[in-house]
Amino acid sequence: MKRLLLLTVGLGLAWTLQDQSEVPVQPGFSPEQVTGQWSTVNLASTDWSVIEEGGAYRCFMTGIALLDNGNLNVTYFHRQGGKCVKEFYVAEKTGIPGRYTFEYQGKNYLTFVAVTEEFTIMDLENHSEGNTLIVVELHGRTLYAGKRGLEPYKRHTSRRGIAPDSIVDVSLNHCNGS
Ligand SMILES: *[C@@H]1O[C@H](CO)[C@@H](O)[C@H](O)[C@H]1NC(C)=O
Ligand SMILES: CC(=O)N[C@H]1CO[C@H](CO)[C@@H](O)[C@@H]1O
Repeated sequence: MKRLLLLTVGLGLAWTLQDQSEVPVQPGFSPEQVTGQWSTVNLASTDWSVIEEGGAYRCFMTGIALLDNGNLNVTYFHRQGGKCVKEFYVAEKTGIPGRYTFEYQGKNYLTFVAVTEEFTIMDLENHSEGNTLIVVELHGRTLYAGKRGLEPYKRHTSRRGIAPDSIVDVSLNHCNGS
């Protein structure tokens, strides 16, 4: 119990260290809004190499399921050795609705910056010693619907210091299991 409390306090601290004004969370977020099928439209990062072909964050999200304990099971495809491999990560909820943490190449902080019936903007931060990697993703219920999120997506990437030419449109090179 004590350890759990400490952990929670630790997480709270990590979030306080992050500049919250830079990463707003969708007001009134509820996890049911993001469950179901998704298609990845755009990826952007402060480190271009992680989202180019073969990069660790060149991932195509296909769905989100809500687990009994309130965490999210996020499924995606990732190319490995020329093949598209289906994988998942469990995003663990925090005290703030719309903010999660998960383990992938270290600890990641995930924020649902915007959620509508058509698209969602997800902000990921990978914290390593003295270094923060930021990845911003745009997903749509369909690729067409997702493109409706382009304007708010561009505003958020710019707020995160990501240049417009570091945004890639991946809507045409999806992995689909083959
Ligand atoms: C997450 O979903 C995948 C299927 O997409 C499933 O194989 C996996 O067992 C699920 N994980 C959890 C923790 O529910
Ligand atoms: C791709 C990338 O930069 N991953 C880093 C995420 O953070 C961990 C440490 O928590 C690093 O080891 C990874 O290299």
